[in-house]
Formats: sequence, structure tokens, C-alpha cells
Amino acid sequence: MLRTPDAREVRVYIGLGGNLEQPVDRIKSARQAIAAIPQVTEAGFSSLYRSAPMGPANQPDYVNAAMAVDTTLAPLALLEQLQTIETAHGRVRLGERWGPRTLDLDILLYGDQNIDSERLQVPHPGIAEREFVLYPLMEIAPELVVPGLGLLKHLVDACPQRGLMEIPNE
Ligand code: 5RY
Ligand code: CA
Ligand code: CA
Repeated sequence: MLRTPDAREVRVYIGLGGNLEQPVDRIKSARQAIAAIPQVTEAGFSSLYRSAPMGPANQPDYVNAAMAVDTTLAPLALLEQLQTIETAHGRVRLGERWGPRTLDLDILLYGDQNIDSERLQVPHPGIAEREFVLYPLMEIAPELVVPGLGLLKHLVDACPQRGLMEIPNE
């Protein structure tokens, strides 16, 4: 469907992840929910990837993906919409930091903005060390410049792929 681009739209990259209760299905469902936000239009979606947990190790492997959207929502308004989708997909906030979760939606980049507030930091901290963020992003935005960090392809070159595996479709 052709759409008229809105001059106030910003290109945003979202990281999707999860490691509980059918994470592949949850990430596909989250993609539909994000695309269904009225002020959001999908502009790209990566393959799905499986990887061992970074941080606390005693939890299942994760499934991750990256999504590009165009939106007229302000950063915090978009964050609220994403948190509503996390909750609707069974996310409960309790227990240890960085514990297992059904769905995690992170604003990785919001246009060329650097945001450092209590509720939201963009670019997402740790982006340069996380192969499960960099490799999916590289698939959908190979020429991307990460504000403050430079060319995405250089970050990918400096980040070992470790056990990251692309999940075949269906
Ligand atoms: C490190 C610590 C905490 C990295 C480090 C977190 C995911 C982190 C994950 C995910 C995979 C977390 C945040 N050093 N591992 N660990 N995928 N989220 N593979 O989405 F990412 S907790
Ligand atoms: Ca929409
Ligand atoms: Ca998060």
C-alpha cells in the first residue's frame, strides 16, 4: 500500500528479544503489534537469531531481531507504546535484573538523536558489544551511522559473532 510520507516522521530502530514461552511466535506477534500502532509504519525487519544469554547465564537462549519503523511519536510516547506491548505479551517485572523475559522491546536508535534521561537512553547502552543487536541491524541498515559511535559496519567488524545463529524461516 502506498502512503504519503509525513515530514515529521523519524526513522527508529527497535530491538526485539525474548527467551520464555515460544519466543519466535512472541517476536512475530510483537512485530504485528508495533506495525499496528497508528503513528508507526514498518520500514524493515531482520531475520530472527538465536544466541546464548549475555549477562546472567542461568536462563534459556534468546531469540532476537531488529525492526525499522518510521514514526511521528516522540521518544517517550513510543517507549510507552512498546512497554504496553511488552505487558500484553506476558512480561512481568520482578526478580533479578537481566533475568529471563517473554518479550523485551528496546529503542535502539531514534533518528540521529542522543537521549540520556532517567527513563530512556538512546543509542541503547551496550549496543556496540551485543552481537544479537549489531548483526540483525546490519541486515536491515548496512549503511547506518550510530550517533556517537560511527558506522555500524565498523561496530560489526569489531564484535565477534560468538554463537549467534540465524533461525531459518518456518
Ligand atoms: C553483558 C549484560 C546484560 C549483556 C550483558 C544484558 C539479552 C546484556 C541477553 C538478549 C541475549 C540480556 C541485558 N555483558 N542475551 N541478555 N539476548 N538480554 N543473547 O536479548 F544484553 S540482559
Ligand atoms: Ca501503523
Ligand atoms: Ca529493555
